[in-house]
Amino acid sequence: AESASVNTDIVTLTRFLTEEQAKHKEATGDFTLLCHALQFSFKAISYYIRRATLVNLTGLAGQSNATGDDQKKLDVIGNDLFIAAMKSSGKCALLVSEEEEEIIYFKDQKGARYAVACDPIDGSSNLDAGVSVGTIFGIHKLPEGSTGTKADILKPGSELLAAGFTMYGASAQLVITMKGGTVDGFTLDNSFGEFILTHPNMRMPKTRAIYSVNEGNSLFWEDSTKKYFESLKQAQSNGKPYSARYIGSMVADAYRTLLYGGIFAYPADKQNPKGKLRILYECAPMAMVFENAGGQAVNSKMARMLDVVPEDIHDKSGIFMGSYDEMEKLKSFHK
Ligand code: P6P
Repeated sequence: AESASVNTDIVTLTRFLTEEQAKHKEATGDFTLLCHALQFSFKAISYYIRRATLVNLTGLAGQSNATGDDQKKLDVIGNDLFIAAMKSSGKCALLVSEEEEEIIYFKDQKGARYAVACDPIDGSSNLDAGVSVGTIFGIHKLPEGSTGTKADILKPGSELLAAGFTMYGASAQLVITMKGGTVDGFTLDNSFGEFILTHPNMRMPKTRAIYSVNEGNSLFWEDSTKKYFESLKQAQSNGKPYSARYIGSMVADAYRTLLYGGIFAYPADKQNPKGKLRILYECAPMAMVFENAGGQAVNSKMARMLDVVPEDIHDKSGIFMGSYDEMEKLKSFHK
């Protein structure tokens, strides 16, 4: 009988991870189990974000986090969900979270060989406005023989084993990339409770006339940054200036830039001389995704973001990331 045009060869994240593991004969399955715990935390966070308004989880939780931001209830829930998922995986030796001043060591996880950095709910200041927020993560493998120390996570992003983010938008969109690998996008199908491969091998357009930056900080930018953005506002060779798109939620701005192309920036400036975004769980994971998708990511000195080594777990950096040719244009203004 003629079968309806139903795709019966569905690639779930679970299947994708199994196939990924099969490519590495030395794999023990620990990384796969860690990623299963990771994907569960995204599903749980997604569930609570969609219910927040209904069950009134929005509003302040009355505590302030490591970085002094007002902490919203969902931040606390997202952080607790993520910590519980990593702890229960038994494969995570230590965890750095934006919401935790100190590193969390899972000392009782014998044989755990991974260190995870995460921002459980990035962009949470937008939550009450219904703006898409996200979870950003980076996974480092411990050096042989290490049981997990601070030095094991204060590494350049170039040593990340995997990185990515989940954006809680109209649906939950997960983007993940392995060291030297492709960038693959998955969409959470709530009826299956599975992330389905919808964007295999994501490649950034080499150019796109879209820039994404908080112009409200332009008074504080250094001159070369001002000149660069001013140049985008002039008529280009096609007679048109660039479009401006800024959501103020890094995961949402990053996802759009990854799909459509263009450039996203949070420059270091006179107000934030070290930048605002955090290296371990915002800049480095995003830089790895952008580079593996054919783009570039640099800091305010135009140094490759993945080469930057943080001195402490909450260190910040300026960041520019985007389409390959857009980044070449940026660098020409910062000689
Ligand atoms: P600004 C959200 O608070 C965040 O950490 C990122 O998600 C976002 O890119 C940035 O800060 C927005 O900062 O200063 O433009 O509001």
